[in-house]
Amino acid sequence: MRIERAELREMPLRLREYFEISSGGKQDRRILLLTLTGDGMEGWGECVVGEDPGYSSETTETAWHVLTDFILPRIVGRDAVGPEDVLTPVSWIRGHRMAKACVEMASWDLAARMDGVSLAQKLGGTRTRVPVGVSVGLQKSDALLHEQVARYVDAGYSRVKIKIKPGRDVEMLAGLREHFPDVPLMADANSAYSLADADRLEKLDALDLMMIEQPLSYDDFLEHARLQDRLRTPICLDESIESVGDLQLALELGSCRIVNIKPGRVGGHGTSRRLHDLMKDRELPVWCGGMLESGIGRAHNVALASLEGFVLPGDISASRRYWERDVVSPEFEVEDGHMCVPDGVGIGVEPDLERIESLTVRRARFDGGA
Ligand code: OSB
Ligand code: MG
Repeated sequence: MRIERAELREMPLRLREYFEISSGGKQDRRILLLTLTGDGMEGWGECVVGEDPGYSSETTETAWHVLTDFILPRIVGRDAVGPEDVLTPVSWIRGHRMAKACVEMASWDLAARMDGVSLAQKLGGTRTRVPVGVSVGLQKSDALLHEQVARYVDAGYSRVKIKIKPGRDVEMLAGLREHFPDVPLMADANSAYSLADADRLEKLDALDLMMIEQPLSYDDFLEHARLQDRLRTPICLDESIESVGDLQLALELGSCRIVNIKPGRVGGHGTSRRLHDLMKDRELPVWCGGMLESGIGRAHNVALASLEGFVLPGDISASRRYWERDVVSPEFEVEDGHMCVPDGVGIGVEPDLERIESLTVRRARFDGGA
């Protein structure tokens, strides 16, 4: 495959609701969209990077910088065997996985279109619909939390994930469990604790949670293993797993029993599939995480989640859970706790180009020349 042109755009998009995690909150997203052109077709990708370096060390600005100054000029106008090979000319660049991932993922969409198949098919997905959950941010009060959870339970989500931090954890979740005795619940701390908090985290074992996501710091592999030894509840790693090597280390040490795979965090669909395979070989479950993406990023997540080993509900919620209006049609919907995997060619949903153009505040174009 030959990538003849690339266009990177920044598009502000306001979340319907303020979203807060242990490291901070946001309402306004700065979405980066990438279009790769080849053979008269367009592949779409979204960079999942956050506005601040609270979740990963990358930010919107570092991703823009690395994409426009280093990655895109080097991949445009070159031939690649396939999507897994597109980043070869920039394999010397350390880190910046989110910046790299959006190029790799747009290449997968482009490659699927060139083959005339859906992205899910191209990735080897087998499911036609995937179980989905919702992620609920930190709320100002328990009453507001209960209201939110009730709303999502009514909307039929397969499980509800609750953000926690010190001071908003055991008592808050115990109250919630009392109100919702049968709802599949899990908690995500986004690294807000240390091993010194193990006594407190042990109390979560009484609440029948599906898992506790990323309680400790991203590089606390050993500490997560020590904590997992003390907990009955499975630990799920998110921020810690950026590569196959990270997962091998985590499995060797016993740092987790579940992994949240976000293609944007690990450098793309290629590594996502390798992580999925590694977990499946050990009969351990994975699920697809989310980064408050627009419909473009969500389409990639749904396609990935159609692979066999994604047995747990993903953070892949309906378009309306995030946005007044999404930038793809049709918008993503949840029915009966599931989301349909688009079966059209490529990502299988249509980017609303006119709307995306009107929202664009920054743009960079790269041409392969003659
Ligand atoms: O830790 O999974 C996380 C959003 C931004 C950054 C990190 C996380 C999240 C979410 C939201 O939990 C998931 C979604 O997109 O619905
Ligand atoms: Mg998480």
